[in-house]
Amino acid sequence: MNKTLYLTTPIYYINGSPHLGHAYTSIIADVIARAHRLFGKDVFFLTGTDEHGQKIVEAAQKSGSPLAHFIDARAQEFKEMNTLLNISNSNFIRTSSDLHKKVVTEIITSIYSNGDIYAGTYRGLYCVGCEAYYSKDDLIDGNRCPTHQQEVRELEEDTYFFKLGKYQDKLLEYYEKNPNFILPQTRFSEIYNRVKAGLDDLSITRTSFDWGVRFPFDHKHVLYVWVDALCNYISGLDGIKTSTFARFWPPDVQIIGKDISWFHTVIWPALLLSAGISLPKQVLIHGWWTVEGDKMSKTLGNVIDPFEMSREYGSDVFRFYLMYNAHMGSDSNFSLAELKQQNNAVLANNIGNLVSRVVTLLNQYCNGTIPMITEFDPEEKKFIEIIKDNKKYVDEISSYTIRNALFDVIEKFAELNKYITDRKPWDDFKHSNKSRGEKTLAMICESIRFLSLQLDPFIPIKAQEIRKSLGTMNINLDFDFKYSAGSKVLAEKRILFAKLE
Ligand code: ME8
Repeated sequence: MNKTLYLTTPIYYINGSPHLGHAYTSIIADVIARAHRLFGKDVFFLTGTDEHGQKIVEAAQKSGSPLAHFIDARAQEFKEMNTLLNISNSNFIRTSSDLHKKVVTEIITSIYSNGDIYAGTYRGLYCVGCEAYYSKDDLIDGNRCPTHQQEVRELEEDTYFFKLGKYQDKLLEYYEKNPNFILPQTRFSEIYNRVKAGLDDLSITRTSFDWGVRFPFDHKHVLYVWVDALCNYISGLDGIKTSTFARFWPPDVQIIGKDISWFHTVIWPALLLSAGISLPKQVLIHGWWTVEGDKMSKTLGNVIDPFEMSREYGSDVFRFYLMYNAHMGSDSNFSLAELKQQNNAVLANNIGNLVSRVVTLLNQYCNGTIPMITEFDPEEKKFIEIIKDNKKYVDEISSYTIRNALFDVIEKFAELNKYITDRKPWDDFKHSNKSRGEKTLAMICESIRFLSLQLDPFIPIKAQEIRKSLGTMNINLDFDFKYSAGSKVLAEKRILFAKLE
């Protein structure tokens, strides 16, 4: 197993406030980061904000705030979202920072020195929302952007081109040698076939505005915001010739939404090939959230606000809901009724009730202390083995199918519920079979402690509260009765997960 793990989210545009989509990607990354830290890896988790380009300037103008003030305030909102959702990022990169601009200049200089940039003119249909040119065929009715639905603008400008076409064969070779580069697999062939069909060179500078990184070889131009933005994955490690870069580069996994897969699986690797920098190992592409069946949009007024969700339901419930429904690769639909129903069925009933049931029994029959048991019969040992076996969980996390990992833990909680219902320890205590009752509770308690650690990446606050209820804060990943035995459980009943109406 590799000792380090470098993972990234996209850096988010700050023309608007953080929303469900941003929260979703960052939570996926956070679950992966936390789980790998749990497995003992040295994790570097990067996120941040994309602050250059025309649409940021337009958003600032519309807001009436000076640009510098606008970007600071918006970047702060994204940082606050991270705090609220317990996102455990190692760094937060802002593209307006001097360090980032220096690193972009270094990378573009390497590409230029390699003979991969030339001057020309570009005429095309540009979507400011995407900060990208479109061909007429890709547009709705030949003039509206498929993502933003808004009309594209016809632009003609002097520009510098990057020789993207030159890297077609090298990209195809990289994809062939690394069939897991693009996950899930369904997205792989889509990209592979598009690259195989041919690559146009890419216009990488603009003259129509100046909010960006200056093109070092012609100061009338600023760099195309996407080239600037992609370099964050290097400036976020403090730049190329640094110890952080030496320790973590290349990224093990770059997590993105399906809207920006072309930039991450084609343009970014081609720029790196040209700059002589090794390529990321994997790009994990997730699907899109709609809201109650509709596309999320300001116009429809159905934008889900992560701040409101966390305040209303708690950040762990929001995290849980998104991960429970995170079909990697396909789209999901946000529904408040479903969030409440899943909170009640899974968190409150399956997990919360079990913990409070056990705490009550221990207070009633065992002086509030988890019994120490060392001898088990073969049937009990068989049950312990089922709970102890976390191979599936580890495999699912390692292959980034994190929803399945969550399902695996939840299933184990269901096994515990079934076990306690079948064994009826309350009958044992009532009918002088105390030692059998104690055995049941000891097994259930150590199982809950053990499984709560697997919940940590998904619901970090609540997982800790589960251990607090049992009076054991031991976070050893092995299953061993000594980690819970003797612990004093909470004297009073506490509701871990409130039911939502
Ligand atoms: O594209 N469902 O930034 P962005 C799921 N700055 N995920 C969603 C989503 C939705 N409805 N909406 C947004 C940019 N996302 C560039 C990236 S990286 C070098 C530059 C998530 O603010 C998803 O991860 O438009 C998507 O890829 C990202 O937000 C786009 O964020």
